[in-house]
Amino acid sequence: MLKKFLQLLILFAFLSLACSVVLLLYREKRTLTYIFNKEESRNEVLSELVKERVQELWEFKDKPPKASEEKTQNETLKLCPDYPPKLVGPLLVEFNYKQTMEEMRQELSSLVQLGGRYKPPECITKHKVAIIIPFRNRHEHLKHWLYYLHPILMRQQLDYGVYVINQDGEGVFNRAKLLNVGFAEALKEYDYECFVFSDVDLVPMDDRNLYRCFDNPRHLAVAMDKFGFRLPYNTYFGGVASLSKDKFLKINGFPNTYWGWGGEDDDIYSRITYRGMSVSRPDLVRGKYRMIRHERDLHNEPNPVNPDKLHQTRWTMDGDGINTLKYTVKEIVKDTLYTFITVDIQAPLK
Ligand SMILES: [Mn+2]
Repeated sequence: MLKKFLQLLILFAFLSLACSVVLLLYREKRTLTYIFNKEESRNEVLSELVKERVQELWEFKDKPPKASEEKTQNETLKLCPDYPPKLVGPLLVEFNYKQTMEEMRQELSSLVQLGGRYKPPECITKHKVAIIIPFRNRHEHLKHWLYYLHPILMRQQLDYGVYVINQDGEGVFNRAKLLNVGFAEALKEYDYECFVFSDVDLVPMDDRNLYRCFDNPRHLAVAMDKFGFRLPYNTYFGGVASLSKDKFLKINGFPNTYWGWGGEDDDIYSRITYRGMSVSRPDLVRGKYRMIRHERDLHNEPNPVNPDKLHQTRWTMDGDGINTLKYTVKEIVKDTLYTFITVDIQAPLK
């Protein structure tokens, strides 16, 4: 009986201690809790917070290390931590800011090397990442993409380069073939080990969504606003994805034969599963994306042939991919913020 009473007493003491700790914590975080309690002011305050964070992003790149610091650092430069320490989480992404492309170039020129190349000055990273963007007539989108992504990728401490693969002419668009071209062209320039394939109109809303490679091919754009911040279907692989060089070669790259809109991302998903791999993904918070609103492009109509092709992927993938890629480079232009490669991919006029 006494034993039981003592046990109860200890339990009670424990509980009251826990209560006072919680109370103390609550007091400290009071302002924060307040934000989340008041539904009404929540969004407002949150967007203020996020605005500050975007500002921080831009301030971050205003402070390049001094030359002298850099030199002494070079001798003692350490490996970057596995998880980048300066990430801020959710970002407010909107497209009505004032900054012009020229102002962006000026602000970033001290940090970025010609062609949109960057290496973290503060540490040595093992993540050598080429960002590949299929492109035609979307300069306004590209500006938004660069505005948000450069600071994010810098915070993620990547050794990266931005490659915009521009389809020459007015033929039918071919996203997957352009991605293959990007893979091949980026490797001519640098020993990239990881490839992030991104549509030009997709901006991540959380910088914890890492633009690097994982053990499995990774689908990054899991929660796009246009799909209500959810996956439209379980095997969706569109928008933004990363594959290591090894994994990309293991699936023979992407198909070259999907002309027009649709199907190529599902083909890529099939290739991955047919080679015994699975797809990794961030959660629906880190995987949020803002898509820049736009009309459907000219010469990129949904192709009714594409869905049928998907049944053949298992048998066609070895004969349609990076090993059968044919194209001609028309021009390579190095902008401060990106490398712009115009290619003729022998597109049918349809
Ligand atoms: Mn789009």
